[in-house]
Parts: sequence; C-alpha cells; structure tokens
Amino acid sequence: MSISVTVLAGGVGGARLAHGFALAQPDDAPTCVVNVGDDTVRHGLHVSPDLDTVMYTLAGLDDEDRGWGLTGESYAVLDQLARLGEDTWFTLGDRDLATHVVRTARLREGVPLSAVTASLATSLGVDARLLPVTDDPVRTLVGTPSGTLAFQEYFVRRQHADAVLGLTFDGIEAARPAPGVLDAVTGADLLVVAPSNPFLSVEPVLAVPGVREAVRATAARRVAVSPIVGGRAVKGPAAQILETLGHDVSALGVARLYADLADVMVIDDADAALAAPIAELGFDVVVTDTIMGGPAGRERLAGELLGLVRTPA
Ligand code: FO1
Repeated sequence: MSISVTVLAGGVGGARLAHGFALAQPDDAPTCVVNVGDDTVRHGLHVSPDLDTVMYTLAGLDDEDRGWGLTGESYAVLDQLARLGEDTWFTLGDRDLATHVVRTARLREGVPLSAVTASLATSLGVDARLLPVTDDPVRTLVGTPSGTLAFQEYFVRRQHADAVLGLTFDGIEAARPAPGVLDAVTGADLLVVAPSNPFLSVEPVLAVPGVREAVRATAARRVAVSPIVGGRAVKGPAAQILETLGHDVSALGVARLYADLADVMVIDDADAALAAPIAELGFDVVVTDTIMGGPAGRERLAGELLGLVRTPA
C-alpha cells in the first residue's frame, strides 16, 4: 500500500527525513513544504537555503558533513568576490552559485518561486515535490539583545551566538500558500513535522495564513519528530531558543508546542522517560532511534513513520 506523505520541513532535519521517505517508497515520493524565511539575497542573487538543502539532499548531491551546500564544492568565485571587496561571510560554492543564478534569472522574468523550484528539482533528478510554503516574500527577523537581525546575519555571520528574544516573519500577513501547499497538507495520508527547529523552521511554515488551519483540520495521521534529543538540539540553536523563550529544553517542551498540530510525537530512545508526560498531553508516543545517520537510518525512521498509518498506534 502506497502512502502519500507530506513533510513540513526546514533545513537538514527535514531534508534527511524526506530522503528517508523517498528511499522507503521509491514509487511514491514525498511532498515537502519548505520554509523560505531563511531566504536571502547575496551578491544580487536569491538564495533559498532550506529549499536547496532539501533539493540537494534528495538529489544525493548534499555535503553531508556540513548539512548545507553541495558535496565536492570549489570556491573560485567566492575567492574572486573577496578580491573585489565583497563580503564573503556567507559561503557560496561555485556549483551552488549556478542554482542561485538560475533561480534569480527566472524570478526576475516573473516566474514564481514554486515553479522555479520545481524546474530546478527536475533538472537535478529529484522525484519528490518541493514546494516553498509561499511564493511571496517572507523574511525571518531575529530579535536579540543587540537589536533585530536579518536571519542569515544571526545564523551565519554571528554564528547564532546571540540570545533570541523573539522572532518576526516579515511579510507573513500578506503571504499566501504556494499552489499545492494546502492540498498537500489536507490530502496527505501522513503529515510529518520534521525534526527541524520549531521556531526558526517550522513556525514560519505554519504562520503562512491558512497553513496552520489546514494542519489542524487535515484527516492525515499527523506525526511530529522531536529535534531535541537528550536535552540538546541535534543541530543548530533550537535548545538555546527554547530556553530563552521560556520553554522546557526537552522533547516534552517541543511536544507542548505541537499539542494541537500532531497526533503522534516521535522521541528518541534517549528520552524514553519523557514518553509518559508526553502521552499525558494527548499524544500517541513512539520511542525510537531518531538520529538519521546515513541513508539506512533515514529509510528506517521513515519506514517506522509509514507504519503508523499502516497500523495505527
Ligand atoms: N551555513 C553556515 O553556517 N555558513 C555558511 O556560510 C552557509 C552558507 C550557505 C550557502 C547556501 C545555502 O543554501 C546554505 C548555507 N548555509 C550556511 C546554511 C544556512 O544558512 C542555514 O543552515 C539555514 O538557513 C538554516 O536552516
């Protein structure tokens, strides 16, 4: 039985789990609804980091160690940009730049981001459907003790060292879900909130008007995977942000955020002791190995989640 899967994804956690679904069901690739709040313009080019992380991972071209960009990159263009006096703190590889050149050219011709993304993904041999959550400009702004920072200033330039006091998503009120997004949420058998940062990656997807409502209303089996394992983020600043925003730094803290958005909470073996308090919130709880080390680990976790639809917990 083939199960239609939609993954709400940020960067690397969503990318790896989506890859797992693509491996587990090769004839029924997942749909990924992806955050665009991290998008930025560098050297005049439109960069969509989360879309590209998902796209490169599904194409098998990702740099697995870094979790972003392409494997085997060279940096001749970036070196030359530095000689020309450009700021090069945002590392763009030569082949990655080709993606941004094509994306920017098409956007300037008036092609929507969703159509550009579909065409880039097809060119790279990706079967999965990659949907930016919106074609409209939404930009994550990070409130810190040093003031409000553009997302990549916070994340890359300042290495997410600033305390996060609040987040805003500039443009969100006017944003409309991209074509196919709401249908992907309401029409899925399995809707997965990826183990991505709840505030930086998942919230700017849910905050696009209509998306959170669709997640609440869908008949899909809704499964969230905790990005916090043993009180620490698998990657990135999720733990610090949970803390500064006053949440429990644990899978339980994450579960509370998703209480009305998911039916099943998937937590790591390391957090087995939290299964009971999470169940008290009303979730079915699955305790398993959530660290997706390599394609086999991704496929195994995806297979377990598919099993939740085949044999409901
Ligand atoms: N992350 C970094 O930590 N340093 C970088 O220089 C960097 C460059 C970069 C270029 C293209 C791209 O698609 C992603 C890139 N990332 C970089 C990752 C990215 O900023 C973040 O991982 C995401 O925005 C968070 O999900």
